[in-house]
Amino acid sequence: MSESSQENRTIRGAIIRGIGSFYYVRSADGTVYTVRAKKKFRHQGISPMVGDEVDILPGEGEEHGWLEAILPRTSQCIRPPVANISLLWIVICPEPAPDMLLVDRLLIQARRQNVRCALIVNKCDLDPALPDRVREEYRDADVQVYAVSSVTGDGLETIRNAMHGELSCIAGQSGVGKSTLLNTLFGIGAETGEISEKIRRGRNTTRRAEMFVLGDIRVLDTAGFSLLEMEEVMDPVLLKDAYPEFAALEGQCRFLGCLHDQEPGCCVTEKMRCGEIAQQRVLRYRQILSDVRNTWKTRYQ
Ligand SMILES: Nc1nc2c(ncn2[C@@H]2O[C@H](COP(=O)(O)OP(=O)(O)OP(=O)(O)O)[C@@H](O)[C@H]2O)c(=O)[nH]1
Ligand SMILES: [Mg+2]
Ligand SMILES: [Zn+2]
Repeated sequence: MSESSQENRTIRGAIIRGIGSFYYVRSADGTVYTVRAKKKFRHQGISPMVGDEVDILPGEGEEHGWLEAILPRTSQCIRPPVANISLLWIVICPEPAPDMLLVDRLLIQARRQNVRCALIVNKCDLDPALPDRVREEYRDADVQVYAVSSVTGDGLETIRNAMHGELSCIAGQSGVGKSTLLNTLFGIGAETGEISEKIRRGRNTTRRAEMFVLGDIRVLDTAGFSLLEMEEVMDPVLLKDAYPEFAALEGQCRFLGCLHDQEPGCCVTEKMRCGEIAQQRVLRYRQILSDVRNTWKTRYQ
């Protein structure tokens, strides 16, 4: 077949799921095609991601087709590995206990990709006080906190409304109720799992990212995870830019270029001491700063 007749047969779509070397691509009319990625992507060091806009050449009959091209990405996350999302929903809940370091690392990643974020405090039926504690901690962090319960249905409508026109991604620890939330919202039948009684954690029921399309709502359910450190290799001086809390204080520290760590005369330290900015956010920032510094130092090794 000549190049030009091949081009005529290509179809544009989005990767909704990937399994091994196979990808499922949904075209605008809702048809789902199974394709494999050509070797050229591997040679170029590009790995197709769920959320990618792609051109494919469909297979004949039962045969799989081929992934021909990946369009430029508007955003690209490492964890969860998704492309082109416009809105990241970070889910926490009372049980399993929230890992706020994970939340902050996800916020940093999203902000560096210009992806908007929101926090969902799920399972509010178990602890109605948690949302306010979280709101207090994030009051100057420029992130909306939504309180919901998939059991009582509280707060779900607001979230659905905010999803219109977006490619959303639902992320967070295993067992916080990401898939349950999507099932309750859209009745899509995503697999869900019990929390282990013994380890009080989720069991990684969702194994890989999957996109669901419901009219103008596109949403990605993703596998739960934890993060031991920031995965992105970044210059430590850029980290503070991901903290809206610090923006208003910029230029008020004794030293130009203060990273608000242990420097004398740091106004972040001062504001934190008198309770004007949330202490926990600053302490976690310093912990993240320390691991960002370590990976930056060893980046060429
Ligand atoms: N009490 C209560 N339990 C909930 C709520 N939402 C989900 N659960 C329970 O939490 C458990 C885990 O839910 P999943 O939806 O599988 O969690 P997940 O975040 O998708 O987990 P992974 O796929 O492993 O990342 C299930 O037993 C749900 O029934 C809620 O609002 N309240
Ligand atoms: Mg799940
Ligand atoms: Zn400072």
